[in-house]
Amino acid sequence: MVRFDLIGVPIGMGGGHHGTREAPVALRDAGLVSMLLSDGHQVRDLGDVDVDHVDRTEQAEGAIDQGILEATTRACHQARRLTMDSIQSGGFPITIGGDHSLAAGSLAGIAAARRLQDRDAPGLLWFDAHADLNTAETTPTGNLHGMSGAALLGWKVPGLSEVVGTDGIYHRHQAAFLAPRDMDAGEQRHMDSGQMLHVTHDHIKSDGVVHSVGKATERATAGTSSFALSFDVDVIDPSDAPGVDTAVHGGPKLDVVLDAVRQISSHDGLIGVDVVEFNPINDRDDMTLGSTIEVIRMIAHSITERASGRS
Ligand SMILES: [Mn+2]
Repeated sequence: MVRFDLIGVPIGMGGGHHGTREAPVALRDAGLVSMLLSDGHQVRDLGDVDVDHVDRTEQAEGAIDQGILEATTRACHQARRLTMDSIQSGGFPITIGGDHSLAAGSLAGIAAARRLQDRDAPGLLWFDAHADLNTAETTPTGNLHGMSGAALLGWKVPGLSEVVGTDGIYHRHQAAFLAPRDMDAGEQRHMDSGQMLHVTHDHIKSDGVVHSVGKATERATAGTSSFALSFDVDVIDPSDAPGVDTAVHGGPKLDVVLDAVRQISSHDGLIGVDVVEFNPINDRDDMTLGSTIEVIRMIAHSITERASGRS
C-alpha cells in the first residue's frame, strides 16, 4: 500500500504576499488528513517545516529581497530533506505550500533521492498558469515563486540553485509545462528555446485532456521511468479557485483539471507531488479550499488505485 507523507511548507514571502503561508493550516483545519484516512489511504503527516517570516524591505523594482531569499532558502532546504527521506523510506511525498518557491526544495529532494538510489533521475510535469522560469536577470517583480522552475531546470537563480544542487536538477528534455498562460518575456524566451514541452490550454481545448496530458506525461518520462508533478492551484480558472496570489483568467475549469490530475496520477511513473499557491485570505466561500482538497484527494485516489491494480 502506498504511504503518503504530507509535508507542510508555510511560506508566502516568495509570492510577495503572505497569504499562501496560511494554506497548510487551512487545509488541515478543513480535515484534509482525516478525509484522506477515511478515503482508505495510509497517511503520515510530517507537520510543517520551520519558516522565519520576513517582510519585504524597500527594494528597487524587480530586485530580490535578501532577507526573503535567505528565509525561503532555509525553508526549501528543509523541504528537500523531508521529500528525500520520504522517497528513500518508500513513501510518496505530497508537499503542501506555501508559495511555489518551495518546489526548488521539495522536487530537488525527490530527484536527489532517486539518484542516490542509482535510479534514473525523474522528469518534471509543471501544471501551472505560469512557467516560473524567471531568473534574477529576467524577473519583473523579484518574487522567488516565479523562479523555482528555472532553478530546477538548471538556470542559475540566487539561493534556489544552491538548494537544487547538482543532484536535484531536472533535465529540460524531460520537462513538460501544462497550461501556462501568463509568461513574462524572459520566461517566454526560455520556453522558446524548445528544450521543454509546452502544452497550452488551447491544445487541451482542441485536442482534449487525454491526448494533451498524454503528451505531457510522455515527455516527462522520455528516457526515464519516473516523474514529479508540481501542481499550482492557480492553473484552475479563477471562477473555481479565486484564492491564489496571481489569478489568471481563461484557464481550465476544475472538472477539466481533475480529469487531468486523475490521468497524471494514474501514470505508473509519478513518484511525488507538490500542491502550492493556495491563498486562503484571497478565497471566496471556501471555493479554493474545496478545489485544492478535491485535487489532493484525486491524486491520492488515483495513485492508490493504480498501485492496488498492479499488486
Ligand atoms: Mn507557480
